[in-house]
Amino acid sequence: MSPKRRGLVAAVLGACLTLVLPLNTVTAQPGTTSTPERTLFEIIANTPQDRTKVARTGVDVLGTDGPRLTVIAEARQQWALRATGLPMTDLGDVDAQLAALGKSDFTDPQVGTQDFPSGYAGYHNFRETVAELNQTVTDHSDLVKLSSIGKSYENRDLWMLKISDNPGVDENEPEVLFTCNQHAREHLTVEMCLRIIKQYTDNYATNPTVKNLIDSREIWVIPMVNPDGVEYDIASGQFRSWRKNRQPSNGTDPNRNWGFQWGCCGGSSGSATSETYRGPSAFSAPETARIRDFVNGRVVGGTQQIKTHIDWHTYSELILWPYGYTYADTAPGLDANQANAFATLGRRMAATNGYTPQQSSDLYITDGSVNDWMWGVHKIWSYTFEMYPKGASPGFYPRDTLIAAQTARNDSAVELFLTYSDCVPRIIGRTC
Ligand code: GEM
Ligand code: CA
Ligand code: CA
Ligand code: ZN
Repeated sequence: MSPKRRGLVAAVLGACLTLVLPLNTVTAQPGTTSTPERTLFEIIANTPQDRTKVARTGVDVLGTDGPRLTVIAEARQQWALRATGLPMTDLGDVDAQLAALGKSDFTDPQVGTQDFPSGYAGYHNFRETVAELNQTVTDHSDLVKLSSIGKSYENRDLWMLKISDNPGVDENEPEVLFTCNQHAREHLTVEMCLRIIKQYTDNYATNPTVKNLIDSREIWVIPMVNPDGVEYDIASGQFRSWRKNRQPSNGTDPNRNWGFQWGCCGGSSGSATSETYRGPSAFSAPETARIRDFVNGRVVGGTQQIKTHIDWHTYSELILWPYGYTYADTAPGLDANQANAFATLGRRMAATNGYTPQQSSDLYITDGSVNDWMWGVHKIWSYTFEMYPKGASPGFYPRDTLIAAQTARNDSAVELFLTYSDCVPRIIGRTC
């Protein structure tokens, strides 16, 4: 339908509906799926138990700043949120706030869909990310190798770049994995992966520290784990605040879909409309299944080659480590020394970027998260970084002028992480 005609239909519909509906009733926009009213709330939850209680109501937890949780509640969820008895403040209509961030006039010529709105043009959509990766291959063919680990639900390639000396050879060097953008709206994380790629290729010839790390490690970077979600988040020209992938009917949360303690502990939802829907079975999402296949394939001669992993998210400025499924500091497969090594490297990295370091479940319980699987199944030292900002403004949508500073902010943490990636327990004086 043409915009003009759609406007006319909307106007006519609107005129009819005002006769029968009470004021403030939000009607679905023609041409989109019917979205219920979404309201932003701040809610004070001082303990992990209280924060888990909030997450279990099914609301969309956007981020945390100490005890202050910012959530989106649909109309049907608000009673459950109030029933927690926790103090809460209504921060207004979400979609109005998303509209105020801007509406894109740009159509990406090669894919014919809307691109990021003005003020956000510095972010990379799927096509631009692929172009950037190909440019890196052109510029640094001696240092990188590009491959696809398979396809997303909507058939986009899940691209992965390997960075090392002799990238075409599987050398006996500790391997490191970076994954970005499991969650669609967390666009700053794509820029973080692209930043890491630039740092460790462009500076190889001039920076001895970079050269040393690249010569002694094999680094795998997957900049866009959830390309379908990214494109959907921007496709209408206005941000949707979309989190999940695009599997029918309403998406699966990739970070609840991993097959370790999947769905065990009330840290995910079995309801398809929830923002933390875990899917019908572990690895039902093609995006998580392809990363699983890749990581399983790095077991060579009985030894997992990948030693460390960071999964990048926004927002809240946190560094998190396993487990997320239990409040306990130690659990089967995670002893006190290992917990100490996780915490020590986590704190050392946080000292360089000003983030808050903590075990993931100190935030709230999650099950089926990537960190728990990487550690629980493969003993990969796996962290989540929750990037800038700390709070709901600007939340998932910082202007592109902030990309440079907020990705460079993690340079030292990434360097420290790579330095200890041969043997994380070394940081507490233990051997591997
Ligand atoms: C988090 S990241 C997972 C952290 N794990 C625990 N136990 N809190 C998520 O996936 O919900 C936040 C985010 O989406 O960025
Ligand atoms: Ca190498
Ligand atoms: Ca190797
Ligand atoms: Zn996330």
